[in-house]
Amino acid sequence: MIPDQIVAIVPAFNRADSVAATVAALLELDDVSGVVVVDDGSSDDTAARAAESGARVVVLEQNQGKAAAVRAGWITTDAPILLLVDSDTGATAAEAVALIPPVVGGHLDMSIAVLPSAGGRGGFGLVKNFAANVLKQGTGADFAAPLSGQRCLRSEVMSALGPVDRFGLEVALTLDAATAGFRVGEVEAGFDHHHTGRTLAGFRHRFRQGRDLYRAGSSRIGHRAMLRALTTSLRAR
Ligand SMILES: Nc1nc2c(ncn2[C@@H]2O[C@H](COP(=O)(O)OP(=O)(O)OP(=O)(O)O)[C@@H](O)[C@H]2O)c(=O)[nH]1
Ligand SMILES: [Mg+2]
Repeated sequence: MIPDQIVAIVPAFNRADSVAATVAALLELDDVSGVVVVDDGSSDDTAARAAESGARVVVLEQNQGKAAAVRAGWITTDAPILLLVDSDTGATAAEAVALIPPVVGGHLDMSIAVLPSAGGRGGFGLVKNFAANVLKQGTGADFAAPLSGQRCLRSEVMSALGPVDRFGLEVALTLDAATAGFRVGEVEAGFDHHHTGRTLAGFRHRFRQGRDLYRAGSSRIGHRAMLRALTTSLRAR
């Protein structure tokens, strides 16, 4: 039996509407040998939809947040290469194909997707700019998509991931990978996803993202560097 080479991990919270299309698109990719959907305490049919579409489903009874969900998926596979894809990408999950060659080819240890601009469907970019400045402080490098959840990485990079909660995942993964000496790079890819936009729910979501990334960043680069990152992003407005 050929061991799994590339397995996709899809964290999902109440995404019965899009998880099946996401799984189907990933299973269509020749390089992908399996999809693990982690149902993060959903109250809808996310797990059933995922199983019906051919995914291996891991169910977390209580909602634990994205970071814990991705970790719970990772420990169920010994595939050397992983894809991280959000459950709201639907058919555009097929764009993950662009992330694989730099990692399989040995040029990068983690590739991060740079998505087309969200235009007015996203927020005002404050949290995104803050995240970019945190990564600049921590790695010296510029990132166009600091919060992008669409990634391809070698499994060892996940071993370098330190303690992190919820939406601190993306910034923590990039900081810890860079600190451990892994090669991280960005790749343009045409994913789309469900934008929470400029609604009250959207601002609450990004406030939580900001809180989680502050916690993830401050425990890695310290409060002084975090405040430098914050003032830089506020000055850029
Ligand atoms: N919102 C949310 N998503 C979770 C959670 N656990 C896992 N996820 C999944 O994490 C992925 C990203 O969540 P989204 O809510 O789409 O967040 P996002 O795309 O970063 O947010 P925006 O770009 O601001 O729209 C999706 O696949 C979610 O289903 C959770 O506790 N809350
Ligand atoms: Mg999304």
